[in-house]
Amino acid sequence: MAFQNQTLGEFIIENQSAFSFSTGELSRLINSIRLAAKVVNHEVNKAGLVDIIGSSGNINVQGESQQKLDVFANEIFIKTLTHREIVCGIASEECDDFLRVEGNTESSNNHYVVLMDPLDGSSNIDVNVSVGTIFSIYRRVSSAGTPVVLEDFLQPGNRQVAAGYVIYGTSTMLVYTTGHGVNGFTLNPAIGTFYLSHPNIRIPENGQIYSVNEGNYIHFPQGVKNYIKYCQEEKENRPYTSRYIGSLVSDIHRNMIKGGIYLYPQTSASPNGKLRLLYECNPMAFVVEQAGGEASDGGQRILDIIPGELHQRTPFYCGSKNMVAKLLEYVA
Ligand code: AHM
Ligand code: MG
Repeated sequence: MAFQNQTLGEFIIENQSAFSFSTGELSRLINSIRLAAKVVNHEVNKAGLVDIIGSSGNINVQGESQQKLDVFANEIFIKTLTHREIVCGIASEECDDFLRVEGNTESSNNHYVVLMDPLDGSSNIDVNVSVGTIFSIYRRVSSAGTPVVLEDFLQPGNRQVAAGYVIYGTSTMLVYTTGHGVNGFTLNPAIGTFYLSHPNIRIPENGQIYSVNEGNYIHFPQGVKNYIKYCQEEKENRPYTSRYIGSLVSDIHRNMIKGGIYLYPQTSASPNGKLRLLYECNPMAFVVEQAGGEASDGGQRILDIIPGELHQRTPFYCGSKNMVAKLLEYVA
C-alpha cells in the first residue's frame, strides 16, 4: 500500500539536497516541527478526558481569550525549537513580541526564524472540531551570530523557504512545502510515525465550494456580496455549495483536496479582516500557490505584501485558481 511507503523522516533526508542552502539545518527544523506536532496531537486527542479544554484565563495580544491548549501548544513548539537550538528566533500568534533564541555559540549561528500559529481555530476544541498548527520559515536577513531583529520576521511571504500546517482531524496530517510542490503526511497513531499519504498535492483549478462566515454578510464590501450571489446563482455549474468550519486549516485543507475558495474579507468594523498575515495567511498562501492555487487580499498577491508589524491582519481570499480569479473580477 502506497500509504506505508515512505516516512516523513525519510522524505526529509531524501529531499534535503533540493534546498538552496543544504547544510541540514532546515531538515532539522522540519524534524523538530514534526516532533512538536506529535506531542500536541497527543494532547489534543485527550481533550475532554483531562482538564485541558476551556479558557486559561489569559488574554493574548490580539485581545482574545487563550484556550488552555493554545498555551500548551505554544509552549511545546517553542520548547522543541529552542531546546534543540536550531532556530535563531520565533514569533508566535500567542506571544506579544518575537523571541530570540540565544543558546551556545553554535545556535546563535543558526539561519532560520519560525513564525507560527501554534493552535489555530482553538475555539473549536470544546466541541471536537478539527484544529491546526500553521508554520512559516524564513532565512534571517541580519547577520548570523548576532541577535535576531524585527526585520528578520517582517519579510514578505515570497521569501518563505518553507511553510505548512498540521491538521488534528479525523486523522492527523502534516502538509508542507519547501517551494518544490506540496506533500502531505498522515500520522499512524499506533506507532507515532508520519507516512507520505498525499504526494504532490494539486488543488483543482475549479471548485464547487465557497467558504465564508456568512453571518458577517451585511458588513462585507459590495464586491464580495456580489461574488457570493454569483456563487449562489443557478447557472452553468452553479450554485456552488457552502462549507465553513471556522477552522482555517480545516477549511483550506478541504478546499485543497476538493477545490474551492476561502474568503475572510474586511468588514466595516475590521477594515483589515481578521486573519494574521504572518502566522496564517502567508504560510497558507505559500502552500496553496505551490499546489497550483492563488491567494490575494483583493488587491494584491498575499505573498507580495510587505509587512509592517508582527500581528498585522489582512483580508484573505485563497483557493482554486479560477475561483480566486473570478472573485477578483468582483472585488477589483
Ligand atoms: P484564531 O487564530 O483565534 O483561532 O482565529 C482564526 C480562526 C480561523 O481558524 C478561522 O478561519 C477564523 O478564525 C474563523 O473566524 P470567524 O469565527 O470570525 O468566522
Ligand atoms: Mg489563528
